Amino acid sequence: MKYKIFGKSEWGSDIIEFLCHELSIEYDFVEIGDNFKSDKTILSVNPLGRVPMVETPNGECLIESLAIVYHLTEGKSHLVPDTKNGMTYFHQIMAFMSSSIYPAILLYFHPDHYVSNENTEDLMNRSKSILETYLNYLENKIGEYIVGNSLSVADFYLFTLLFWLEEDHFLENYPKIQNFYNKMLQNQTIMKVRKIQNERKTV
Ligand SMILES: N[C@@H](CCC(=O)N[C@@H](CS)C(=O)NCC(=O)O)C(=O)O
Repeated sequence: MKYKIFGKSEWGSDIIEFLCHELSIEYDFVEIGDNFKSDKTILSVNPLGRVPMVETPNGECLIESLAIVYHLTEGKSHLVPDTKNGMTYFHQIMAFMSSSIYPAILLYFHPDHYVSNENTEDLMNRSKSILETYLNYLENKIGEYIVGNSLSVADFYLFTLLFWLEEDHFLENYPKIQNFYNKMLQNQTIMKVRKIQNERKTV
């Protein structure tokens, strides 16, 4: 039995797909349709109707990107720091990305999910300014990678978030983040997953 990743290319499931490739974990990808919020199979796995979600080889269902990342990397990964201090900082950045940046991105790109039509512009403006504060924080932290001097799963997580922000020109004022993003575009795992995703589109 393999893992099953439920998701859509360029959505939050990218984080999990990058990670599975990087760790050579075999999986089947279940592409969600446009009506996935009312799809009974999806809702039986995740009543919240959100992705990413995965089914483990023994049939357990996991939701929340952070929890899935921790499940997949637990105890066996070159993709997490190997020191106690490194781990402490890693947890901080992972929590910051999943509980601060990701939700603010949802507010910015989907304001209509949260407020009435007359307030969407205001919500977009406010979430944009919050995102800029977050990017500024990261700009002051980021080096070659976001945690220490070697690639970690935090980099794949961050790349997925930046991919959405780049579309709306958020990265232009953050040269170090932009450099990191450009470098990750050339990452072998990311390039391989993008190729697979393109092949899936044409099937
Ligand atoms: N906190 C969740 C957020 C997941 C999430 O909001 N995913 C988006 C796609 S990137 C989604 O499924 N949106 C559908 C919806 O909520 O309607 C996580 O980290 O996994």
